[in-house]
Amino acid sequence: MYKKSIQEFRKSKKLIPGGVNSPVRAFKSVGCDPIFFEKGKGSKLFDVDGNEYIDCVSSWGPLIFGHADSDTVSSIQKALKFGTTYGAPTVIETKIAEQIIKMVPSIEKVRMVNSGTEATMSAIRLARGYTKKNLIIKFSGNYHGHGDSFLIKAGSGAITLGLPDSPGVTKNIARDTLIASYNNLNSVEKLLFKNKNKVAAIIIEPVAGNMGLVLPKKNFLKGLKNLSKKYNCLLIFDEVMTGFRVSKGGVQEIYDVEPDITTLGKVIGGGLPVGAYGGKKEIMNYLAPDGPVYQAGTLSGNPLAMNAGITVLKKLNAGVFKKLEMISKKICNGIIKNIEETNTNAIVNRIGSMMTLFFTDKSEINNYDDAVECDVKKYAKYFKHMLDMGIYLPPSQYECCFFSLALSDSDITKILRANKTALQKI
Ligand code: KE4
Repeated sequence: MYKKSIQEFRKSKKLIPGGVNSPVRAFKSVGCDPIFFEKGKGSKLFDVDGNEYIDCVSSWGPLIFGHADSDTVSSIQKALKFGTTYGAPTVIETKIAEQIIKMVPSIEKVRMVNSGTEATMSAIRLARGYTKKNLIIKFSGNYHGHGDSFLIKAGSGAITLGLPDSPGVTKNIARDTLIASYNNLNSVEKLLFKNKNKVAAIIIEPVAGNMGLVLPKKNFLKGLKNLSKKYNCLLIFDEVMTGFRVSKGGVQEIYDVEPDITTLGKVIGGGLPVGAYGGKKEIMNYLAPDGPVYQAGTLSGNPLAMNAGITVLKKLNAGVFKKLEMISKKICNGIIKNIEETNTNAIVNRIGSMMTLFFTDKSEINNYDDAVECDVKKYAKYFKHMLDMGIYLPPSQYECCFFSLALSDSDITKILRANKTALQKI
């Protein structure tokens, strides 16, 4: 069933660290060899052994319209005819900036980069330069990419592999990152009070997706905004995963809380490498070449990714999110019904098309401590059963499903049928 993938993994491990270009792809925490895919179309993925899968990962978020979306592909093909990159300004960069600013009102100016990590790294450098303060507050279980300042109690691949604090991050860097507990405003205020006038910014995943999906409790985000004002530091929303995914305007639109800086990625590249960060003019103007805070990138704003990105963003209308909600709600409700009917100790957290099934005895998962008590071994068994039945899930309990608009009713029926069988088996 997976013969060629196993062979390919043997080869890649000799040439690429861990055989993969991003750790979570190695399937380490689900205890099996990774699948090598060779094509995707719509809601389907096809591996090198010819197996077909219904994709519930969407490349960790970018593919909101599914694989090889015709509009996205043709926009890239058209741009390709004019070359791949110029390393100089192009009109399409202005257009996508305009589009992002229109969709996310808290952003008055935006800088394009090439990954979510670049966006978050640059955002905290800007916050530190603008406020002339050094400390940042992040939350345990939140993942903001692999920038040194963030690999402290980090989520996603770091928590998946049991490496929330990475070697190579110096003590001097680590001491400038303070750790608060998600959904716990007191833990934030204590740090702010103790480090008065030293905190440049609070950075948060306003909906956390890297310890599995964890939602902010009522008034948590508003409370953070108030604390950032009270203690005169910036509030950064890391919407790399949630931006343009949970709604047109992201989490900040749903919860009506305006951050000072927003980081973006994934969906805005339509599957090509793109990140972005933006915010108030007064802050963004601190960036070179006008301001003193330096940040640069050879391929930032490259025309292929910009064309793909703007094509996707322009398609994101109310009808799209209504349809995505219907698809996601149907899957979620079906899974909850199966959990009940199979008497499984599990709960589901969902917002829009982002969802995590947690194997836990708890009735709620609200933070990192709750999440790390989940039964990751049970998740691994569940993952493998679903894979064998042709359903591709995130290979970690600490990640999210990302549903795409390409999922059909028959896909949903297959997902729910496989889910029930897998729950009965584990
Ligand atoms: P990238 O550098 O991987 O493009 O983005 C980093 C990042 C920043 N902020 C948030 C909230 C993120 O979720 C991410 C990356 N997301 C993970 C999936 N949970 C990427 C998957 C991977 O590491 O391969």
